[in-house]
Amino acid sequence: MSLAAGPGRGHIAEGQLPEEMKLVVDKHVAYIQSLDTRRDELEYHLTEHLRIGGIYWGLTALHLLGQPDALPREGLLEYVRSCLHEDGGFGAAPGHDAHILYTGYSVQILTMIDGFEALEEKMPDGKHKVATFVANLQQSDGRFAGDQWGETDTRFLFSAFYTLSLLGYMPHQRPSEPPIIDVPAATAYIKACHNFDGGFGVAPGAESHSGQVFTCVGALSVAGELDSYLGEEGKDRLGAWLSERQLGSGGLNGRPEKLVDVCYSWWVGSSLAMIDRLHWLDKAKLTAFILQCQDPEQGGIADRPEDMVDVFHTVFGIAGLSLLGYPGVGEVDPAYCMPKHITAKIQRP
Ligand code: GRG
Repeated sequence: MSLAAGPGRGHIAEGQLPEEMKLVVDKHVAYIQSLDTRRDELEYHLTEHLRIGGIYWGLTALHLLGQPDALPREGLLEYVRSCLHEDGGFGAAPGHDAHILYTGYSVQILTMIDGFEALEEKMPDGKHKVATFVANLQQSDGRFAGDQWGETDTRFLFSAFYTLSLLGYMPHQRPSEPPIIDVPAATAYIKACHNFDGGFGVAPGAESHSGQVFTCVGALSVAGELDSYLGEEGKDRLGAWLSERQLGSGGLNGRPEKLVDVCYSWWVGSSLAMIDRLHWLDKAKLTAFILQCQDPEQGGIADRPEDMVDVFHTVFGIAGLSLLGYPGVGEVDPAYCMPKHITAKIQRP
């Protein structure tokens, strides 16, 4: 699986009006299946550092399109296991350093293919080791580093929370054991990233960006602290900032004065869904925008109409359509970006 862009471009089929467009489900499934076969392209090898992310994005899209078995389970399992390190972390590809983001994607894949038994076969007590790898990345002020080199980011904090929760190691899931991480310190750090405009930045004092809003709102949601932290007034302020991301084309940008991009249908849409304000968007216009970014002949979704398609924008376009209730697309969980029927098994606070 690769992030490789193309071969197609997003556009409206000749002679079709935007309102006649439909999601080309079979084409998207075939597009995702084709990604791992393009090994003779330079881009396949240049995007090796994104491989495990690419698998998570492709597999999630397939689940939402109702084709969860369209990629071979054994191949997925073998690949994920080949990215595992002895300390419980996963790299983006075999031989790559372990990182919290790739560990999160690997755990999401294992959850979707029911692969934890196979993990334990390769690494006895594997779930616990993966959880320990994640927990050990927490810093004394509550935030999380991505790896042993120490860079911190709200993405890493969110990854830690959802990964531990999928593994069943969040403190609320193990009330009789000493907490593996300090949740109040982590959520206090999120609060420090909260801005006067209602949004969240990557670090305290940083500009609000809807990608970071997703990570902060997602982390608060996984920890069950969304209501206690934001309240109705905070949700209104954040909801106003998020809904202002919708521009005349119907698409969304990530922050003021920037271009629209299909992936913000997810980062903005899921954040609005988590604070119960998704109806503040014009859903019909956003749906039409996403559909205009697909390649109706070869499948795949691009960031904007006329640009090249790739698997990242394909999943976030489809997940966005799921939030919008597009017919035939499975329900997505706005905090985990995974099918809701799978995350329903997680013990939430
Ligand atoms: C499980 C869904 C899931 C995610 C894991 C990696 C991660 C956690 C979250 C990423 C959140 C994030 C920061 C998303 C934004 C990605 C993006 C398109 C960034 C582009 O930023 P700029 O500044 O683009 O290049 P703009 O649009 O502001 O010009």
